[in-house]
Amino acid sequence: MKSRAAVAFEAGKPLQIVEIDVAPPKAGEVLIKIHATGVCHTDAFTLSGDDPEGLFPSVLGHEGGGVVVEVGEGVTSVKPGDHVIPLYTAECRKCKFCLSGKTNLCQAVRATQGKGLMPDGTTRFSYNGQPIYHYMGCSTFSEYTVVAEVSVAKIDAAAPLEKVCLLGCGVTTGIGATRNAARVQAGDSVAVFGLGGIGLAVIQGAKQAKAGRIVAVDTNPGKFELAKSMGATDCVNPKDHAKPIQEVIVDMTDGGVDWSFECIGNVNVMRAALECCHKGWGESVIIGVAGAGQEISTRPFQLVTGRVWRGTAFGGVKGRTQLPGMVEQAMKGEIDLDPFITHNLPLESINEAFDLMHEGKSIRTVIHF
Ligand code: NAD
Ligand code: DAO
Ligand code: ZN
Repeated sequence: MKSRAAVAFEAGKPLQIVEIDVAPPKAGEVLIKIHATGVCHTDAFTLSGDDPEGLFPSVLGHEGGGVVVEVGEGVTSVKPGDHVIPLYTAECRKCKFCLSGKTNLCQAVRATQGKGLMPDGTTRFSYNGQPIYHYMGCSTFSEYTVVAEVSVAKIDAAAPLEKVCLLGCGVTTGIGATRNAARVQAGDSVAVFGLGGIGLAVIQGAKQAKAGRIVAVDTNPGKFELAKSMGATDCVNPKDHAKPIQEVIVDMTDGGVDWSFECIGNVNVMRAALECCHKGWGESVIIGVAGAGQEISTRPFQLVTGRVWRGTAFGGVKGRTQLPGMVEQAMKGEIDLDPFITHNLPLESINEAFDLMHEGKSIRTVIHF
């Protein structure tokens, strides 16, 4: 079938809106009509050419919501008409990782997903007869997309897809990080570095956990008002201080925070986030994705003296099992998606969404098909 799509033909170039061909779902696959998708920093990272796994031409996008149109042979967990969120972190419930109970990093489709292909090693997308790669197992910047059954979370059909699409990445990642990677408890102190969609979701998760102090850090003071309205108790711009930001936070919080979260992808900030943690127990969670080949460093004594460094993908959330519950929480108002949606645009204007992100003017732009 034909599908309107925003195609990344080349690194560093704007997406092009074209009509691509989408082949029917094969065994174990699902064809989805995407109704809305968010645009995440990770899409911009891949489009920039800095992503070592980035492939071109491809259909980017991984924060979508849609409706199942057709299922391939053997698919049992969803049927046409079901409302779904595609998952960049699959959940097969059979692999060593899924069965471990220790991680959400299912490996069932990992190898082919990283190569921009479906599990059988081929692509369902083409343009003028030329193959186009998939992206993160989702490719939500297309009106129609094909994903593996293990990469589909079935959600309540009453949920507004143009809002709950944000649970496909940013909001789930941030809130999940506070619940799964960290276990923020009432009264805990938290520092959040980077106040984009991920950092603000961490703030929302920390507030839900009744954290005492939530220190929000960004070099763009334009982000502070929203951060405060979402629960930040203090906002700090590193540019306003002569001292390293970790020292500023240690001084502000009687020796450091219980938990910190790096939501930028900057290896220097990752170090600051670790070093602003309290001696003896403070833990720092890396969420941001750094550029290819970059490395983190600190003095090992930081760890010897009790600080812990960890990281998380998709907030540690198991998509098929846990995402439907988070959608229910959003429907009950326990997760508030509205503050994240700063802009709404049609597919044809998707490049504006990237501009707004780069200019620091948006948190999430939702693209409507
Ligand atoms: P974003 O670009 O919207 O937000 C980043 C924020 O960091 C901006 O407000 C920016 O002003 C701020 N910033 C930049 N440099 C800074 C510095 N030196 N000090 C303080 N603040 C600084 O991005 P986003 O969509 O919120 O994504 C954040 C990061 O999380 C990205 O690296 C993205 O790839 C990553 N990510 C990770 C996962 C995961 O599962 N681990 C999921 C989604 C996104
Ligand atoms: O190797 O098993 C694996 C999974 C690797 C991908 C995990 C995603 C990491 C975060 C990327 C940003 C998400 C938008
Ligand atoms: Zn698995």
